[in-house]
Amino acid sequence: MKINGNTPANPAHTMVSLIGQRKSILVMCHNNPDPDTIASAAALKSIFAQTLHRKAVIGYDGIVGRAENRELVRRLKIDMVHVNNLDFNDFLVLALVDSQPRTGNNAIPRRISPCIVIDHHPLRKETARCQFFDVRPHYGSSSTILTEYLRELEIEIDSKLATALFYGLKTDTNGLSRSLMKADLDAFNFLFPKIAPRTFAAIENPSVPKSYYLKFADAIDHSVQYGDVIISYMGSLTNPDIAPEMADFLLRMENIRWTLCLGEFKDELILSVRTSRRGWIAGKVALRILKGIGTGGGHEKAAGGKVVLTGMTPAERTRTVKKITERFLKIVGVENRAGRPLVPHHE
Ligand SMILES: [Mn+2]
Repeated sequence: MKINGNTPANPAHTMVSLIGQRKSILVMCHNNPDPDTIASAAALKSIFAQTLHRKAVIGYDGIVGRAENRELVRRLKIDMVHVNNLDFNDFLVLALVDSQPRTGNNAIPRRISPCIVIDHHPLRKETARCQFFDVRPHYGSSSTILTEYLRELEIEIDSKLATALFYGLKTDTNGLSRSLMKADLDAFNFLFPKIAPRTFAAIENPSVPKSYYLKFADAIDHSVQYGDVIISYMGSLTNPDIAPEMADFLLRMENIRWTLCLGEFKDELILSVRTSRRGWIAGKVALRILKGIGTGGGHEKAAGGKVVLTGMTPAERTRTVKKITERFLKIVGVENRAGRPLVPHHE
């Protein structure tokens, strides 16, 4: 069954029936998993447990970086296994959530094609070769798709899973600001009465180390404004999630319509693009600025990517950052604007 755009009446039943007698199931998240991929994996695991009585394993690569995400995993007791402790050959069924094959954003080896792909990024041609794929780029989150699956299968959603999916939906749509699609609103309204409110509040407001504030200060200090665009080169990062967080944070500034935040984490240059401009696709901008340099992609208003820096000299790293920022300024139409540091005392 191939699903793209036009969703058939019963995709969840189709997916479940496809697994048949195959026993061992691995559900892969994307790298440095965010709440949407974690919640989607947890939902898929619950579906396999309740419909097929199979215990799926949830896998990931990178780190669960943000304090909120660590709190999500800990409080909702979501078992996740790092790819270093997994062997893909041990599994007969491989599912991928909130990502697609060969995006550079998941640990699945190129030679392996996942059997199931559920995602809300633009469809890729590699995905179209998978046995089952359900890709809905117009959806605000993969959690929305999985909520529909649980409803279709009439599986009871406990407060833990509801909390995870609600948080996945809320963060991926930035509190619905990035999507007001009916499917997302329906899932939001369906899940909200089922969440554990205290747990949810604790997940949203964890303690964060002092270094977190210092990195924010540092990122603001290194921000340069070009008309309605802000670029922040954040240097080395203690966790890769702080680049998208900063990109969201800076985009809320008056008169700013584009943000690009970059930083280095473990020999990778991580970048995050945000826009509030209509008629532009941040995901396409990310692809264009990384063309021939790295991998990336994303949605209409939010996108990201990375460049592998292994083996590059410091000078080559600097050139890479320069090339990316120059391409970005050109694409968004401010290449002739002089950059001004955001913090006045630098002038
Ligand atoms: Mn997502």
